[in-house]
Amino acid sequence: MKISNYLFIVLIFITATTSAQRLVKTVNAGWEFQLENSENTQVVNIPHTWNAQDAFEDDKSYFRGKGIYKRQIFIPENWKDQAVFLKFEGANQHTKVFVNNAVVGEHTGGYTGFIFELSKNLKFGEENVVRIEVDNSHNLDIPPLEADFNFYGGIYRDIEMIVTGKTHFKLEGEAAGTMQVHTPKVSEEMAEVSLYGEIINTSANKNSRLKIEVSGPDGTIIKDFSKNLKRLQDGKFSYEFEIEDPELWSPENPNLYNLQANIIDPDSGEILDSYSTNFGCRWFEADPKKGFFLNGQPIKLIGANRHQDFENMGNAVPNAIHRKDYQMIKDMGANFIRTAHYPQDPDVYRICDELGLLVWTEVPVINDVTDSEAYHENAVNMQREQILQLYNHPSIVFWGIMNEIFIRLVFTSEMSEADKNAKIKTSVALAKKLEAETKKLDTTRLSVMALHENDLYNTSGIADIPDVIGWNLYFGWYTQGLENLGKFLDTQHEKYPNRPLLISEYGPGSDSRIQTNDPKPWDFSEAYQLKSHVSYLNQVMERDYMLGMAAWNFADFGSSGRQDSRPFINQKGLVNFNREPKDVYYYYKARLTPEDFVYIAGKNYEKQYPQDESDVIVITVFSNSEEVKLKVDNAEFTSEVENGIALFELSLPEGKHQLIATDGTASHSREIKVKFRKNLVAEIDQNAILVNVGTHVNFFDEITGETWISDQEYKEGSFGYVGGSVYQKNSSKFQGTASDIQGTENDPLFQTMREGIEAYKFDVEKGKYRVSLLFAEPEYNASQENIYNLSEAEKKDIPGLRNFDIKINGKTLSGDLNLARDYGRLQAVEISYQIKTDAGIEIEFEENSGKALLSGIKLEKL
Ligand code: GCB
Repeated sequence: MKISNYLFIVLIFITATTSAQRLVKTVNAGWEFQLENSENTQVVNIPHTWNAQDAFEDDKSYFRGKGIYKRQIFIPENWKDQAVFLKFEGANQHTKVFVNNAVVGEHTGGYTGFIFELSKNLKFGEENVVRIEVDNSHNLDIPPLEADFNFYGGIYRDIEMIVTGKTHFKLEGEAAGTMQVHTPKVSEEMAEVSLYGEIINTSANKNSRLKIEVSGPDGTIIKDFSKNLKRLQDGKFSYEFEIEDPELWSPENPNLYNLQANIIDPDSGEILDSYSTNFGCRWFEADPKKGFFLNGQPIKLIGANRHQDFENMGNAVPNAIHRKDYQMIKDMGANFIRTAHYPQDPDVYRICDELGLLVWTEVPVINDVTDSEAYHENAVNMQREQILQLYNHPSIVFWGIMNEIFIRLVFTSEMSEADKNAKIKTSVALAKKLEAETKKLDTTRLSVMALHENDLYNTSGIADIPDVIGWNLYFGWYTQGLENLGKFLDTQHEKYPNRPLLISEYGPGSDSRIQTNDPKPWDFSEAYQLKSHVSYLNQVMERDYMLGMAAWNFADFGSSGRQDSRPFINQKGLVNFNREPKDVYYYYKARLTPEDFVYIAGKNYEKQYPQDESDVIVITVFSNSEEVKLKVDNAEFTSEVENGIALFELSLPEGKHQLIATDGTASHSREIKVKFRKNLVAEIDQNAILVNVGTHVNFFDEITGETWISDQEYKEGSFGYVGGSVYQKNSSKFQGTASDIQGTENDPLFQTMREGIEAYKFDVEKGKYRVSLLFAEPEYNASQENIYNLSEAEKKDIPGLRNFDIKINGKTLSGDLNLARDYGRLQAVEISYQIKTDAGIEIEFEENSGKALLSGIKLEKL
């Protein structure tokens, strides 16, 4: 090489690296925000939603309409020769963008990105006004129509400004700037890779140079390609190459390659635009008999679904929360996640690539389909955008096309046969379109659909459309019997032997305030959640043909239509809405992680109340070892671990006990406090007695630290109820009433109750006491409005128009207590009475009409 040439190359190199590359910066801060029809403005930062609070205030009534964001943005003079874009990672759900009052673009759909070029409408060297209207109104033509999650409105993901040369890679359009890297053929020896891109050349008659560099997982450049593009026209290009002995991507080794593409001005060496993407090399298949294979190796897909919202934030969460969530999922030992029920933040997929989590991502076509061209078109566009934008992520293996699309149809009783058939027809037609579009855009991944437990999916033929079927199965919750899971799966497998099967959702609701040693469906206890997950995991592990399973859900999430033990929250999370783990999270860790792990369950069950020393306390330890030792104070016990669980049945004296569990390497400790029920009455001067009446579970009040213990029948010398039965609402499986109780955070305490109760008795000694009684009228038809219009006879027949007297030790202290009349339904009512007794307390409930009831009782010695 001659010296002059050498110098020339060095110069180019220096100019190229020092010149302006693509500028990408967030413009999240300082937007003036206003809801339509509102006078109020406030300054907000993006990510932002206007529903972070109101979606949790009142059933189904959060604001759905238009929000307007406005900001001035100074555009420098020297951007005149550049192209300027605004990129939205996601705004829910219809967005219209104006620059200096001119419309620059509109986008439909709340979960995919979009980019608009602003250049033509900008004033350079001046302030420009950007106005963004976002609308989350219910719209019959835009999926999702309805679902068990909130459609929080707003610009809830980052906005970026992107500045490139006039000649640049394509940014506007469905792919929102992603140039696809395909890996159609991968083996251990070789990966065939192709980049498909498009260059937009808005500056006239210029030649340019395309330079592509590919680097391996360790950062060394393995391909270097450069091509002069003559008098470049707008145009597509592709670059194909092979990687020998590729370092494969997998959950254990999430190896990522990087591709960097630059457009260079051949005269000045200036980089006009640059693009960078990661990709990975891996192959996989779903075998209907043998399960899922990644890079030729069998792998059971185990993990969770994940919604994108967080306590007090709605869906407007910082990227750090996305990362934390997926890190927690990875740390739990999972290898699989489903981004139910919509494409999530672009960072999510980047994080899954890096962590090595296999992904099912889907479009929000859920519960129902509108039989309109516009709805079908929007659904298909969402799938196009999802696939084109997320194409390069090796973590993604499934493109989801629909979730439980017949659920409304099955549960809407007033729908005529003809309407039902029309719904089925339009849903099947849409499924076919979505499937065709998916395959058109991507032949390497599998399509998948999630079904609810109903044969209509089979008989309608819709289940034959995708490559893989996911069943959302809630045995032991919405339908009876945990053990029915395996039977259901085996029947499906026998009937449709060529269909690869997954469980796409499963799991009961749980509340970390609710604890019991005797778990039952619908009691919302952590113990029942654990029992159910253990059973599901075992049943899936036993079946080789099952590809895997995804728990519903990684975290509790907002759903304004729900009234479980925490109103407006779906509580099936393995962790709370604020990501505080429940016991079951650690159970998965014990089953799925290889490093020694030991965990004593019961973080929220510190205080235990057995009857006496003969009433054993069961300590549950999760571990992945074969045997675990538990040290209880100074004694040591050993137990074998079965399916990740070692059980220790202990008979412990009253007081504090230190528990230390170990498998020899890992260890975990916790303290428990034991108090015998038999002593509560005698020791009333030291501790109040608090009873969660009408239920077998303990309730822990997170604010006061009090435990309301499970109810018991009265026995002489002790305390408890006399007569009545546990209240159960007819239509509900839930114990008590699954309703939002007004005026309290302790809903479960008021939701469960004893009806027809005759008395509550405490065999206490002489003294002065305070008795607090907790009530809530559960019946819906006992509203205050209609009560005065009813005759006495009518009133008697209506449950809830109950009226009873409260007598303590023979004296009537409240006559004609009518909860519906005096407080309204579902209102937390607490009445405290001060009394003196010579011996014993008997609270009697005397019915005047309807049945008496009681939700909770507290006795304090004054
Ligand atoms: C389902 C739905 C999901 C719900 C879940 C539940 O099957 O697909 O969106 O949240 O059940 O908790 O009921």
